Amino acid sequence: MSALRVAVLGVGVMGGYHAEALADRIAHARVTVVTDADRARAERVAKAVDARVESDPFAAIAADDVDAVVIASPGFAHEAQVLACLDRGVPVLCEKPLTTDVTTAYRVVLREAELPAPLVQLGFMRRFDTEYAALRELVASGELGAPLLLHCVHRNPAQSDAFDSEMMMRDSVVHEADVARFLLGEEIVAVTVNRPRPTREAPPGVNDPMLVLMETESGRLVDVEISGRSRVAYEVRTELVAERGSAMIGLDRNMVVQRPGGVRSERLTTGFIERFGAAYDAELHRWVRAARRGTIDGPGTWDGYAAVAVCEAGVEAVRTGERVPVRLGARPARAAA
Ligand code: ISE
Repeated sequence: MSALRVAVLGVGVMGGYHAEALADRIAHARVTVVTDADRARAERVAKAVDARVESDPFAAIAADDVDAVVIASPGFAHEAQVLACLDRGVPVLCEKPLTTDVTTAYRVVLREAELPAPLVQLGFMRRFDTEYAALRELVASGELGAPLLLHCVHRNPAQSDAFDSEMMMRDSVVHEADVARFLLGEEIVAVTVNRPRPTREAPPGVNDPMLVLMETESGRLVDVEISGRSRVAYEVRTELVAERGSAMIGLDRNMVVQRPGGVRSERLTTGFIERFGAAYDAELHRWVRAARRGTIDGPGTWDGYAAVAVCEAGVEAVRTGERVPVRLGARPARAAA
């Protein structure tokens, strides 16, 4: 079978990284079309990956030389672009969020459920990280007994001033919501947010850091320390506490160097591309393989919808200081596959 011809919609940090991976590292795929609101950026990436530029993303989705689509455009554009891909019946890898609110996200779930096979994979790359996958296997093996708690640390070193409390929830905590669902295998039913004294690094009115508490269906607790401006490094650690043991991932030691004077040093990763680069590539590899068969191999629209619902509750919890329930619509039969 010939290579999967991919359109990449939006070639900022994420889309640019995916385009380069598809062109250079992922077998059986090539980028044929790129789009971006910034024409010069689109031209630059297109040249690097030997693709053409299309100014209208919907023309790219409909193009004859496109078999599948990576959506890495801004979140507000996702709903219409995903629906256009579903109408045409082409497989999609959609960066989070699936859409920007629960109503539209659920609409996408229902629309996709009408199709014979799932077509939309969500870009929750951590599921493809070897450490998260190993932790999930450990949970599934039952060796540690039933999971009780999940402690998550998610620190960004230096987000911009635009990264306010709502963005911290929708852009960063969203990954912890997905990881919790992935590791524990159940839905999150409520979110509470504690807002400690903010760092002076944060703009006025931004709650940075925050402690987010999620409750699951069976009564497990997931706590998340989220920071946008730790000024240190990109740190993502997860510790699962179970009945007969605990397990931690994300120690991120890299090389440990000993120097004269008795100084030992380690270098932490500085950003999410460095930390999760291999996971992004594994995700793309699996998606390409599945897309060539007309389907997906990873988190789908239901996972995208559940994550949007948790984040929406989280945003309300930050605003009100209250415990906010997460209410999901019924899971359609096909989406339950
Ligand atoms: C960013 O958008 C991501 O998706 C990263 O994975 C996350 O760690 C970071 O906090 C977000 O800003």
